[in-house]
Amino acid sequence: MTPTTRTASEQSELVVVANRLPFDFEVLPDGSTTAHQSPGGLVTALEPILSRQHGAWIGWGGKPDLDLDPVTTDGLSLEPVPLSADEVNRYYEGFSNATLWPLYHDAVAESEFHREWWDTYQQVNRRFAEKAAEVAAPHATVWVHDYQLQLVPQMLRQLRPDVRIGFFLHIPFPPSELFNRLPWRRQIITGLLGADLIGFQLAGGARNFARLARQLLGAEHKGSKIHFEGRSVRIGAFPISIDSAGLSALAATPQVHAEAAELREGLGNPRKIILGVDRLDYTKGINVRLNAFAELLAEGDPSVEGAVMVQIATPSRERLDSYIRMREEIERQVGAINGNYGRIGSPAIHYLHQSLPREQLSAFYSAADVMTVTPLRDGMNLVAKEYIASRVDGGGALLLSEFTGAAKELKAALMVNPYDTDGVKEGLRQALNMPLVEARRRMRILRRQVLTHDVDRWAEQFLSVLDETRESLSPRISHLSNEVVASLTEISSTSRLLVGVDFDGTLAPMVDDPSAARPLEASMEALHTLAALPGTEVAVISGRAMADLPTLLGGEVGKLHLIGSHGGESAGKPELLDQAAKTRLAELTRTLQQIVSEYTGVNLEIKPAGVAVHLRQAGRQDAVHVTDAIENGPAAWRGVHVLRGKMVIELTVISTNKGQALDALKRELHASGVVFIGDDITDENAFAVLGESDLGIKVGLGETAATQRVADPGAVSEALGHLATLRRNAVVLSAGVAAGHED
Ligand code: GDG
Repeated sequence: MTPTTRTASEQSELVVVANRLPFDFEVLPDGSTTAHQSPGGLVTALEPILSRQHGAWIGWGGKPDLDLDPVTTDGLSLEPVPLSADEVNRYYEGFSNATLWPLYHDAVAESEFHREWWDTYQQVNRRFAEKAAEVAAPHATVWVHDYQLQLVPQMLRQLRPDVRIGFFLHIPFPPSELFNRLPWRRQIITGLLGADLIGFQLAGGARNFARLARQLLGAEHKGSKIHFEGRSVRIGAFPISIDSAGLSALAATPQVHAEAAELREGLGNPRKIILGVDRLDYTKGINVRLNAFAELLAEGDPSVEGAVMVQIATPSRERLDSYIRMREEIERQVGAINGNYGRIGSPAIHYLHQSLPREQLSAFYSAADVMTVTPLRDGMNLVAKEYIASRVDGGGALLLSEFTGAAKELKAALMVNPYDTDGVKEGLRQALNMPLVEARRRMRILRRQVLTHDVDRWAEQFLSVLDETRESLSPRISHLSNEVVASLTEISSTSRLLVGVDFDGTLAPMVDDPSAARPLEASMEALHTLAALPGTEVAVISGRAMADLPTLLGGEVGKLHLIGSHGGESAGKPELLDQAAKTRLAELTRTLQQIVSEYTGVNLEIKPAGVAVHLRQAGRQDAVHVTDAIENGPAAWRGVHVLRGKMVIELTVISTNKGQALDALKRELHASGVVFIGDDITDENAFAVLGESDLGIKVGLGETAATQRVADPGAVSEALGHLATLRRNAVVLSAGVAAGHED
C-alpha cells in the first residue's frame, strides 16, 4: 500500500482511527444502507475539530461482512473498515474482549490466550493501519484509539513515517505483574511505541507502561519521555471527560424535567431513588451494589426504607460466554431480591436490559437521589461525570468506586472499595441519609470539576501535546519529500539490504580543509543502528584513502564495511598496485606537484592509488589554469584515470570506481536491495549500477542517474534515521511473522 493512492483533496489532515465508526448502519429492505450517528462523547468532542480540518474517521461499521462505501457528512469523512464474521469473532470478541479486556481490568475475569486470535488481531490492525496510511494527507495527524488497535501506531509509522501519531487508551493500563502474562507483550509495547504521544487516563497507567517498555525492550525512560530506537515518545495522563455543557443544557430542558417527574411518579413516588447505569459488563460491579442493597433490605435498615433501585444495564458483548454468564447471574440476583423484598406493583429493583435514548437517561440522572458507580476497575467512567453534569439543581449524591479513573478527580464523591461489602453498605447508607446541605456542598465541588474539565478540553490538550511532539521531537521529518519517504519505506522490507554511502558532502558537510571534514553524528548513529540489524549491511564508499577513513568516521568503525580510493581499497583486498602502477603513480605525483606549485590554495591529497587535486580554496582563475594544465597533461596519459568531482580532480592509476565496488559488494553480500546515497559526480558510477529493486539518492543539485534527491547532509541524516527505523520495524515484523508461523 503506498500513501499516494488518493489525491490530496481526498486525504485528511486529521484522522481518527477507532474500532467503531460513530455511526450505526442499517441495511434497508431494498438492500441500501443508511447511517445514524450514534451519539458518544468522543464524536461530540471531536466532530467540530474534525469538520474544521476536513477530518476523517476510520472504523468498523459494527456488523460483520458489511461492505460500505466511504461517506462524507458535515465535512467529516467516514471510512469504513470491513470485518468478516470470522474476524469479528477472533479480533474483536476474542483477542480484544476475551484476552485484553479482562487482563487490563485487574484480571477480574479469566483471560483466554489463543494464537489464532492474536494472528487475526495483527491482521485487522494492519488493515486499519493501511486505511489510515491511505486516508492521511502528507504530515497529517492521526489519532488512534484504544486497546483494539494497539499495533496500529507502529504499523502506520512504517507505512507513513511523515505522519504524527497519537494513541489514547480508554481503559486502564495494567501493572507488569498482569501484563507480563501476555505471550505477545513485547509486540504490544513495540506497537504502541510507534506513536509520538501515548495518552492514558491516569498517571499510573503511564507509569506502568514506561516500566514495561524499560523491562521488556530496554527503552530509556525520563520524565514524560521514552527513548526507543532513536526516537522519543511522549507519554502522559489525559483524563477523558464528557460534553458537560451539552448534558447540563439537556437536563435543564422542560421536557427532561417533566420526564424526571413522571419517572418518579411511575416508580411509586419512592422516598429515595438509587440508580445504576452501566454497560452490562463484569468490570462494572453491578452485583456489588445489588448485594449491598439486598443486605440493607435484609437487615431492615431504615435508610433503605421506601427506597427503590433502578438498574439500567445496556446490552453489551452478548455473544461472549463471560457476559452471558454474568447476565444470568445478575438477573438471578435481581429476581431473588424482588422475590424477597418486593411487593405487587412495587418491586425493590427495577431492572432494564435496554439502551435508552439520551433524553430518558438524562431524566433518570435528574430523578436519582443516589447514583451508584461501583466498578471493580474502570479506566474513567463517564456515567459518574454525566450524573454530575445533569444535576443542574445541585442535588443528588454520588457513590463512587475508588477503582475508577474518575475517583482521582471526583474527590468530593462518597468513595467506596467495591470489594468491601460492609464499606459499600455503609457508603450507601451515608448517601441515603446525607443531610441536604452536605449533599449540595459536595455536588457544588463535583460540578465545578466536571464543568471546567470537559471533553473539548481533553481533546485540545491531547492534540496540542501531540503537536508539540512534532516540533520538539521530529522536526527533521518535514524536510524529506513524500517520494523519498515512500521509496525508503518500500526498500526497507527487502530481505537483505545493503546501504552504501559516500563520505564527503554526504555524511560530512563540505569544508574547505578536507582533513577537517567530520560526519554528522545523527548519520553515524543511524549507520551503526542499521549495521547492527539482521540482514542489513552498511558500507562507506569514499574516494578517501582507506587508512584515513576510520579517523574521519570518528574512530568507531564497528560493523561498517569501509571502501576507500573510490573502490580501489577495501578490507582484505590484496595488494592494490602492481609495480607498473606504482611507477606511474610516482610520476603522476611529481608532475602534479610541479603544476600546482605555482598556485596558492590548491592542495594535493596523495592517496594509495592516485592523487586528488583540491581546488576549493583556490581563486577561480587559478582553478581554471590548474584544471587546463591537468587535462592537457597527466589526465591524457595512458593508464591514468580521471574522476572529476566538485572542485576536485582526481587522477588514479587503477580503473576501479564506486560503481564497480558497490556492485562487487552487492554480489558478495547477496544483497536483494541496495540504497546508495552520494553527492559527487564520482557517485554517479554507483548510481549507474543500481537496478530496479535498488534506490539511489542524490544529495544536492546537478544531473544524476539517481531516482531520488535530498538537499544536504542534514537531510541525509534524516533519511538514514528513517531508514533505520523502517528497517528495524521490518525486521521485527518479519521476525514476528516467522515466529507466528512456527506456532
Ligand atoms: C470505556 C472505558 C471510559 C450507557 N447506557 C446507555 C448509554 N450509556 C452511555 C453512558 C456513557 C457510556 O455509555 C458508558 O461510558 P463509561 O465511561 O461509563 O464506560 P465504557 O463503555 O466501559 O467506556 C471507560 C470510557 O471508555 C471513555 O474513555 O470512561 O472507563 O471502559 O456515556 O451514558 N447511553 C444511552 N443509553 C443507554 O442506555 N444513550
